[in-house]
Formats: sequence, C-alpha cells, structure tokens
Amino acid sequence: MRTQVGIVGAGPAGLVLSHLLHRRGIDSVVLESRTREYVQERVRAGVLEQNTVDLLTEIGVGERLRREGLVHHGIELRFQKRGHRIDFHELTGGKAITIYAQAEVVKDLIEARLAANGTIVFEASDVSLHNFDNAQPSIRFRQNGDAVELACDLIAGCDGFHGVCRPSIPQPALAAYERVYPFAWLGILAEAPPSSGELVYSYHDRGFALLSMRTQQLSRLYLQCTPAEDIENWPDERIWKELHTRLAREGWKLTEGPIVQRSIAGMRSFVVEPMQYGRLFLAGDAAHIVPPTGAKGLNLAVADVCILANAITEFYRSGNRGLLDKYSETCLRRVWKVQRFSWWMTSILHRFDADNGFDRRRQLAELDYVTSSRAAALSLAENYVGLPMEIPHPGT
Ligand code: RFL
Ligand code: PHB
Repeated sequence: MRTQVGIVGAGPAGLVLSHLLHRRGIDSVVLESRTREYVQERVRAGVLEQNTVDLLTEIGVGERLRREGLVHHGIELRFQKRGHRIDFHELTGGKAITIYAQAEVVKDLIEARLAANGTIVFEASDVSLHNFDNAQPSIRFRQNGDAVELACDLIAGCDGFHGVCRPSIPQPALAAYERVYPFAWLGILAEAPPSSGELVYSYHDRGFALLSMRTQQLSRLYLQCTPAEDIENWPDERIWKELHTRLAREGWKLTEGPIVQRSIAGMRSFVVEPMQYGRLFLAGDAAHIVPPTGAKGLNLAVADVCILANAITEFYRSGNRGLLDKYSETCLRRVWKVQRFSWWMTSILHRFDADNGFDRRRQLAELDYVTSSRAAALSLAENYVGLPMEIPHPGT
C-alpha cells in the first residue's frame, strides 16, 4: 500500500487532517485500532470554539452541526449559591461557543471521508512506525490478521495520549512536561432536559461540579471526585444528591432523569516537545493533554492539524520543508497558552485537599474578581471562545 500521508488514529485530529488534505489534493490513509462503532459512540467533549465550528463548516462537515448544535453566548460561574454570567457575546464582540458532541463530529467526519472515497482502516492492529527519520517512512499493521505495509512520505501521529506514535520517537529526542492533578471527574449523561440554558461551572466546599448538555433532552454533568474512586460506589441517588448540593443556587432547581452513561476520567496537563521527529508529526492528544475544565482538548487537536495541513500543503506545492520544520514551534505557542488557561480554570474551581483556609479564600476572591472586573472577565472569555488561529505563511 502507498499513500502520501499515513495518519494513525481516527479521532478528531486524524479525521480533520485527512479531510483537509483531501480538499487540497493530497492523499492519505487513516489507520484506527478500534471499530467504527466504537469511535462514533465514545462519550467525550462537547464544546466547540468558533474556530473549530468555522473550520468544520469550511471543510463541508458543518451542516448537521449548524442544525443541531446549541449556540451559547456565555457561561455561568456559580459560587456561594449565586450565579454570575460571563457574557462572551458582549465581551468578545459577538463570539460564541457551540455545544455539539465530539462523537457527532467524528460521525460527520467519517461519513465525509468515506463519501469522498477516503480510506480509513478500522481495527488496524499491531501498528508500528518505521524509517521515519529518513525519506521513505512506512507503517506496518495487521488487517484481518494479514500483515500490511503502508509506504508514505510523512506520518501524522494522531493516536491520542495512549497511542504508539509518541513512544516510537527515541526518548532522548523528547522532553515531557507534566502535572497530574489530585482529583478526577465523574461524568454522567442523563435523559433530562438541561436545567440551565448555559453551562454552569460551580465552585463548592465539597468540590467542583459542572452542568453541561448534549441536546435539549440530554444533560451532561460532572462531579470532582478522587482519582481512585470506584464508580460502583456511586449509585444514582448519591450522584444526584451530590449534584444538588454542589450546584445549589437560590431559586433554581436541578432536573433529574435516568442516567444512561457514567465514567470517571483522571486529569492531567501534559506537553511533549518537540511535537515532531524526522518525518513524524504528532498532533492532538498524542502531543498534549489538558484538564477538561477549559473545554479545550478537541479544539486544540483541530488547531494542530490546521497548522500541519498547511505545512504539508506547502511541502507538496513547493518542495519546501520550511513550514514543516517549524510545525512544532508554531503549535507550541498556542499549546502553552491553552495549557495555561486550562490549568488556571482548574485551579480556581476545584477543591485541592492540600489547600487550607487561606487558599479557599483566595479562590473565592479570584472568582469574585473574575465576575466583577471587566478586564478579568474578558480574559476568561477570549480564551474560552478560542484565541485567534495563527497559521504561518511560507517565508515567515
Ligand atoms: P483521540 O480522540 O483520543 O483519538 C485518537 C484515536 O487514535 C486511536 N488509536 C490508535 N489507532 C491506531 N493504532 C494505535 N496504536 C492507536 N492508539 C490509539 C484511538 O482509538 C482514537 O480513535 O485524540 P485526538 O484526535 O487528538 O482528539 C483529542 C480529543 O479527543 C480530546 O482532547 C477531547 O476529548 C478532550 N475533552 C474535551 N475537549 C474539548 O475541546 N472540549 C470539551 O468539552 C472536552 N471535554 C474531554 C472532555 C475529554 C474527556 N475525557 C474523557 C478525557 C471531557 C472528558 C471527560
Ligand atoms: C462537556 O460538555 O462534556 C464539557 C463541557 C465543558 C467542559 C468540559 C466538558 O469544560
């Protein structure tokens, strides 16, 4: 098998990259270890920045998103039983976010790739990368038990945090920067109309809680818990009781409904530098992880592949490697700003067990400041709706 760009992973990063390249006349093959059903049902992110919505629309997968996505012009920060709205629309000159599940984004992208005769190999096992430090890289894998070799010019490692691409790079060539948080999120999907028109981020003595949604009939809710928490210890009544307590607000009520999905996810901040080695380029969660508090993971993955697609296009157009050589440097400027924002949102909203009374008063002062100072609210808003995309031009 031969292609121009071999892409490992059919998450948002790999699929958006493949479709962007296709639209620029560049051929790619996507290798995915899971089944199509699995990647289409995985419950993950839900918040899309305007940049992401614009890009999905531009590449022709924005139609259902436009019809079914919920456009939100602000979020609520809740603490001490009071709600404070951060008005994105007013603060950022009309920007918004869109609530549309990652699984739906993935469905739309797979459909578009297949409709354009794109190749996605699902259930590709034993994926391994070869010769990516010279001109003729290849990816070996098994398909239905048969060994296959895919020869390509470039490899995009879009296989998430636990993938094979990052560990394939010789360790001395990489530096990893990491922070693991002493808590996790217990997330549920509940068949209940969202109890609020906008997302609610709640700070509470018992720990953080988040009210989000997927549709007008489906709520997505999260509770801060310990990383070692056993989900078996969280029967429905306990989850609802904790949500009622942590989300309490004068004159407001949380609507309950049957819980149809539940899971616990650990939280970390992680960046590997550089995000490239020879002809291998890492994008999305394969290169970095953010805690979900800023709703940035998917959006950052999409930003990486925009930069990568642009550099690859230039490489094929002019034979010039300049933008490819700068890929990591270009991405990391945005990555670190998003890391900072996600860390900051996490640090002001969660309960840290090592904190004392001083720290908790400091957190409340920070929330009071963010919700009463226009400058502080604007800083939150411009990061939440998404920093501008900086796509370099050849020669810059
Ligand atoms: P993905 O989505 O993990 O896709 C990687 C793909 O690679 C496949 N794979 C392999 N394929 C072949 N060979 C191998 N050896 C392979 N190993 C792995 C995997 O099966 C998978 O299909 O990475 P990508 O594309 O970089 O996308 C990143 C996002 O998925 C992630 O950052 C977000 O989900 C993070 N995130 C959120 N991001 C947002 O922007 N907004 C949010 O509101 C938001 N909420 C969240 C989140 C992540 C969460 N969890 C579960 C970690 C909420 C949660 C709870
Ligand atoms: C979600 O809807 O899954 C969601 C929303 C906001 C976040 C994280 C996750 O910060």
